[in-house]
Amino acid sequence: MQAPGPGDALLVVDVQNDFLPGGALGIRGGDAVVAPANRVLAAWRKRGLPVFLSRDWHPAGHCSFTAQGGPWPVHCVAGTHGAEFAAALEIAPGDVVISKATRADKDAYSALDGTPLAEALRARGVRRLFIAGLATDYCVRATGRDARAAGLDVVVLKDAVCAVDVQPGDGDRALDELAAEGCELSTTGATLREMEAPA
Ligand code: VGL
Ligand code: ZN
Repeated sequence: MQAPGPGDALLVVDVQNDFLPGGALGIRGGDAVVAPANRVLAAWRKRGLPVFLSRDWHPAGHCSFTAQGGPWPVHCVAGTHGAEFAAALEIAPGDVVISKATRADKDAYSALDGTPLAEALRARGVRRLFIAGLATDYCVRATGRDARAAGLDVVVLKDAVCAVDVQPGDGDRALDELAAEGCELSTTGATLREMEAPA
C-alpha cells in the first residue's frame, strides 16, 4: 500500500445504533468496528485528510421494511435514536455526512447511489477511498463496487468492517468480490503503520 496522503479520503459507512448489537438490525460484532475506525480517523485528522460518514437515513414506511414487503425490519428511520451514529464513533467538525436511501420508494445500499458523495470526492481531488463500517455484505459491498466504477482506487479495511451474514459466508464472499473488482483488501494496522513510517 502506498502511504496515505493527499488524494486519499476515509469513508465510514453506516456505523449507526440500529446496526450495532441490540439495534433494530443489529450486526453481531458490529460494535467491534468502532475502535479500529477511530484509530484511522485520528490518524486521518492529524494529516488533515478528508473524512466522510455515510448513514442509512430512511423515511418511515421505507420500501426496504418488511411491512412494505421489503427484506428488513424497520431500521435507521431519519431522526430516530437508531439512526444516530454510534456514540463511541469519534466524529469531528468538518466531517462530511452523506445520507442515503432517503426516498421511500427506493432502497440504496451504496453511499454513492443518489447522493452527492461522488461529486464531493471529485471536488476534493480524492483518487483513493479507504472504506470502513457496516455492513460488509450490503452497504460496504455496494459502495466499494460503485467507487471502483467511478474510477477511484479503493482500500477496504477488513478489520473495520463487519457482515450481516444472512447466509454464513456472505461477508467473506463480499470481500472476495470486492477484491475481484480491484479493491485492495488491507487492515487498519497496515494503514496506520504506513502513516507512521518516516517518509
Ligand atoms: C444496510 C441493510 C439494510 C447497510 C442498510 O448499511 O449495510 N444493510 N440497510
Ligand atoms: Zn437500510
